[in-house]
Amino acid sequence: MLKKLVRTLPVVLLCLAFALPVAAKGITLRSADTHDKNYPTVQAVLYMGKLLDQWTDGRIKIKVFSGRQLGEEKATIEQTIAGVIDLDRVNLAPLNGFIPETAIPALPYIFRSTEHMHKVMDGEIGQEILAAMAPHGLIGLAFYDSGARSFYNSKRPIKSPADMVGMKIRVQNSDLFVATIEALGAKATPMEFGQVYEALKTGVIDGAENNWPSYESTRHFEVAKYYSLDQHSMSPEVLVMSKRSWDRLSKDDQALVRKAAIESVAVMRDLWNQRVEKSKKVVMAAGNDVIEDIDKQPFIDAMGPVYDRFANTPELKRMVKRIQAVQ
Ligand code: GTR
Repeated sequence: MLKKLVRTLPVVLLCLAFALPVAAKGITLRSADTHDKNYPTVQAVLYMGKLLDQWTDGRIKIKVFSGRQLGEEKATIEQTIAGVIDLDRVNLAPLNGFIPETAIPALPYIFRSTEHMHKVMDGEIGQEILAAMAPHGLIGLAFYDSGARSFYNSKRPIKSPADMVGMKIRVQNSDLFVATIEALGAKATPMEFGQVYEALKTGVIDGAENNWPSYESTRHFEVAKYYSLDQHSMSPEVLVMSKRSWDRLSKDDQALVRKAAIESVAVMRDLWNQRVEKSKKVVMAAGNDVIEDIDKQPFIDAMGPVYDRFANTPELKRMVKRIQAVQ
């Protein structure tokens, strides 16, 4: 008996040495966001972290690095694919270049309304787009709202595409957005989000495009007074996880992470609606020229080449049709 114990002891000790740290070790997922701490996307991921913490008695936590602490979106996406960052909250636009399916919901005027966008992204098409990310090293967890993007600039009110001719407009890192601007007769300048304020201020660019909360939170409204609500894109935000980090989780933990992400969506939408109202008030109080009476038809009519170029396979063309058919 004693002999047997002596023989097996080293094995038992070895097992304990490896098993204990694994069992006791907590998981902290590092999450990136370009926005500051109070922005709805950041708050939503913090909420998701709170859920995971509660559900696992503190074993799984999320640490959110807001305000570009881990870099601009292009860099954080690369690091997320590499497994250096675990979670990344970005817009679909910077994914357009290497995940063609993500370009479809970013197409100009593809959605008729927020309700239409929710129905599509919450349904089977949204699931297909999230699933299309896995072969590219990203696990799509959930879509967040991003309102509608509209043009703002420091030169003049934009009421029709003719007003944009020759204007230098900053866009995200996305050929789809470059093509959209060019189809309207303006010059597109891809640039990281964090550089836009300075570029507007110094006149390197004349304008940019974004939703109410981003126009306000970045203080771009101080240096680009004309905001024209043409609402050309409703490209949603997305929360992705590094496939490398995902594969390190047990199946049960994967299910928890997915569930927490999905539960954070309703919270995000609430915060989003509140933030839009707040941002409108701030911008209006600053006396900006907000142009609401815009005939969108000439903008819509100019988008044919953009659809042809990015919905360029039978599947993607069908996805456009399927989105349009959602009532
Ligand atoms: C914001 C979006 C960011 C980023 C930014 C931009 O609306 O939330 O993820 O895409 O726009 O224009 O770069």
